[in-house]
Amino acid sequence: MAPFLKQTYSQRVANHSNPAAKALLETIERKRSNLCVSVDVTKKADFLRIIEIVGPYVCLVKTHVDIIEDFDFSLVEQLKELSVKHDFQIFEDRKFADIGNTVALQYSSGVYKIASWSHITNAHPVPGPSVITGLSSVGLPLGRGLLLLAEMSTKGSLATGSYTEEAVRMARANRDFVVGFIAQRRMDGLGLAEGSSEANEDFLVLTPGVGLDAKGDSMGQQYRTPREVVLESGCDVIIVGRGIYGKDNGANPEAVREQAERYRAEGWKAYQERIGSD
Ligand code: 5BU
Repeated sequence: MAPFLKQTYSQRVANHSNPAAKALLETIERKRSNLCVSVDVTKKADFLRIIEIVGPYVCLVKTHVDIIEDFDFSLVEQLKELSVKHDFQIFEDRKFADIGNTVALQYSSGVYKIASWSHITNAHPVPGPSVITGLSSVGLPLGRGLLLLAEMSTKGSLATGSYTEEAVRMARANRDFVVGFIAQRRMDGLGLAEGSSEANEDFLVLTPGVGLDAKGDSMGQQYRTPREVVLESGCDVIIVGRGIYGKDNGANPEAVREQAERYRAEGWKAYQERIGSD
């Protein structure tokens, strides 16, 4: 087992040089939360209301900014203010997947100017290393971090086997900017010979497909519990969307608060058990 699986989040700060990775680990430790809430709603008011409620319980807020129908740039300003007020990082789940030149433009420009406000973003490895070259030309000077999609939570995902291994190799070759993976388990040492010194590399693993009350949805999503994800699979951050704000876009604030607290507690308990300090 990789030795840092038993390290605390704060001990692991020293394993990273990227400022976004360090900030995320520090936030997790400070707030005793490895919970990321994915706020997938289409109205600004719902988006901000949910974040105001869950803010105290999360290390990270994940966005899909392009699904917000009444988007304008003031939303970004408000999101940034909430991230300072409640002490969380921001992760735009953009899943870039084009040639380097195009992803650099998509990341820096357009309506959303993602690089200007999102501490962390992600990319599909499918174009090869050039997707990292393009994104890092924008993000690295700003101190941003990138996650590669090494695996997905959906039924029938094609990101398996040698594709996943290639994703890890791409990350390994770009450690200044690639801070880890979206995956369902730890990726350390994948594709390396047994006993290789590189096998101790510390990548962050952020994991969607987390739910306590459902096993999936009607569109191929599959859920595992925080315990399965953090303790059994060694992942670092649980990503939860509808498990927290339900089917009604978080209309009941007390229910949203309760669920955020519940997932935070479950994720943290699983981590404490993992490092042996429960
Ligand atoms: P849910 O409501 O907890 O199912 O939302 C999960 C979120 O994580 C949603 O925003 C997805 O786009 C995102 N996600 C995922 O579910 N599975 C994946 O493999 C990846 C992202 Br990558």
